[in-house]
Amino acid sequence: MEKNAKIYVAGHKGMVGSAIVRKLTSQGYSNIVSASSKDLDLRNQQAVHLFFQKEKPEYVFLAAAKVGGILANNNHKADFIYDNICIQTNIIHAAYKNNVKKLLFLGSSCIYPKFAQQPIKESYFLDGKLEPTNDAYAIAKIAGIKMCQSYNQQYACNFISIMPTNLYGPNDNYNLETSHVLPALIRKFHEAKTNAKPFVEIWGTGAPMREFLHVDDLADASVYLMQHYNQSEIVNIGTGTDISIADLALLIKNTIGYSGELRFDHSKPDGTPRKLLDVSYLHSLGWKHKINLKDGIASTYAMIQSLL
Ligand code: GFB
Repeated sequence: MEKNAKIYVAGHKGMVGSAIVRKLTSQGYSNIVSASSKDLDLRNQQAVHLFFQKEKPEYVFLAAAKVGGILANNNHKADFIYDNICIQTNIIHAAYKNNVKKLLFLGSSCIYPKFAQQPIKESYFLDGKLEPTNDAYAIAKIAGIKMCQSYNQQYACNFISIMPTNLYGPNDNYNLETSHVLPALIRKFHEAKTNAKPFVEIWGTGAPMREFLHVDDLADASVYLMQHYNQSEIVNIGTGTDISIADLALLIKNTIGYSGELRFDHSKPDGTPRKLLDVSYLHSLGWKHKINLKDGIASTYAMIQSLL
């Protein structure tokens, strides 16, 4: 990818897309195109095709998606499957039609079976039943992977797919109804401390295990693989270590300096019991994460504290 190559980052205002733009800019890429959802509805096939015909990007980072935490996924399945299938289908097909040199598609670790053997290798893809709370989102992401692989096979495209673990960092969503666990707990502990609330409510049992990757590491891996990886085989992106939700809560509690209690709300779903990615393939490709969870939470909190 040449420094003056025309690069389209779809979803440039989101947590992932904005991190990719920061990373590309810091590496000297100067010809980045983007379009806000007001100007370009990515669910509209004709609009996406006209955008590609006009802009003729050479490289595409497909980071646009409807995303959310466990409850948003469970309660809005139709939106998650419709929006994501439309967005990715339009972009991948337009990329093929307009001779894009390379496209990177962002999947998710929820594409793997609910009870996959741990740590999860790329070869476990489509090897068992999905977790029901996010199966609509997962099916959309699975369709995106298969679409990239099919276009590579039939049309000799170079469309690669990466599977990030749970992400956090700047530009995350802090709405308690729709967010993921990490930003939700930052907000809950911050507000409990500010308002001297005696307890903080944690959804589920606290037993599920999750792996967390800082979005700046994900952006670094995305640019690295865009530069160095040319296979259809999906690539897991994670840290290789996980933590229980109860321990994550304690870590965030200590970082924020809250002294009250934790209360577990068993009426809320746990979701997948564990989804630790096997990152040996990623390491063999020459990339490893740099930001550890403790530092990542501290820097994220320092950045957003005044906005909460
Ligand atoms: O991050 P999260 O919403 O999504 O929840 P998933 C992870 C775990 O944290 C679940 C628990 O067991 C939640 O019950 N949890 C505890 C909380 N307190 C809270 C809270 O206040 N808010 C939230 N949101 N969770 C998502 C998928 O699954 O992961 C998506 O739904 C996507 O499709 C994403 O793949 C990466 O890790 O369970």
